[in-house]
Amino acid sequence: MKILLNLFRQIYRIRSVEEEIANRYPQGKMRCPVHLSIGQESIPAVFAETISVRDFAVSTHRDHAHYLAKGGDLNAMIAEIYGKSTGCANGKGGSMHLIDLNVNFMGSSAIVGNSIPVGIGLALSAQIKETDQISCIFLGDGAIEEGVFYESVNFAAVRNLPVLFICENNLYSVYSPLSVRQPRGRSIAKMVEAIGINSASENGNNILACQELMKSAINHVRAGNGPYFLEFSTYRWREHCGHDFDNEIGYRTQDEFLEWQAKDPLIFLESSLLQAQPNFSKQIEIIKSEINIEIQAAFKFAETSAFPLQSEAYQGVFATHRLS
Ligand SMILES: Cc1ncc(C[n+]2csc(CCOP(=O)(O)OP(=O)(O)O)c2C)c(N)n1
Ligand SMILES: [Mg+2]
Repeated sequence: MKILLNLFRQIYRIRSVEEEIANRYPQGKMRCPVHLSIGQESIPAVFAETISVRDFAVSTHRDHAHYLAKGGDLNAMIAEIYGKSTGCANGKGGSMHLIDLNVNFMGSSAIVGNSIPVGIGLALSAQIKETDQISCIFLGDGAIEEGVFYESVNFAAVRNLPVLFICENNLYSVYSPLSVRQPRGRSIAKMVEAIGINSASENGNNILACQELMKSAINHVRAGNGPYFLEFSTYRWREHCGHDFDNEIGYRTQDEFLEWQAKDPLIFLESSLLQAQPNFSKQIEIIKSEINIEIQAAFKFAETSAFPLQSEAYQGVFATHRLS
């Protein structure tokens, strides 16, 4: 039961943070683009419950959930999205450039595929220094189509690097479905396996199976058995970029959206918990209320923080982050 409760807490927190971003976005105070992962949270939730703080992670333009799952500071994330000096990148990076070196969340990039070689370099550093850290690289299905992905997978395989690729296959790259981007019937995981890396795929809404898979892949990598590639099928509920929904513009159907939404892992977890023990309802309410208070406080922190000074324009984030 504790496992379900922890996963519930993770998903509820990540989703509520992003829903609050979506609610407030039209106020025009967050001046950077936001890519929300509402609907995709079971993967970061499972990651949060499985990964160690000492391990490295890098992410993409859709990075809020990964940052939070790695233990990134919520206040600093919201302040970053508001462009404030208390933000995790001193207010100069915005939503797509989250970083928290205190928890080894080593950065995110707006350029698709750009953080993949950074994650590979981190894995190489862990191997050279003989630490037991692993490096986790979040990527979308679209990043599979970047040349740097193949170079990185090849290098990871040749060097037997401690790297875990976590591919969130949400079926789309902006408005293009996989069917117009990749040959019919291709399995991303099988293709990567053919390059020489152990690979597996799972339905990203099947949260308990995802957790088992994540655990065994992390154990495999940490034990020195080389890189692992995980592909989770999932679905973003909101528009590619922004706070709204976009099913009406025609690149995907409302039926497809509703089909994925009906398999919401948050509802699955809440009803599983209540079915197992009806008196969990009180505990669930407490969790929700604690998280809601934390989120409101983070927005207040961001709103009341100062913008960066002009004199700090060229000061790097490493001035406030300590590399170990
Ligand atoms: C090199 C590069 N090409 C194109 C873009 C424009 N772009 C931004 S996000 C995105 C989609 C990426 O799709 P995917 O990797 O599946 O991530 P998702 O948005 O689905 O999470 C594209 C093409 C970019 N930022 N960088
Ligand atoms: Mg995608």
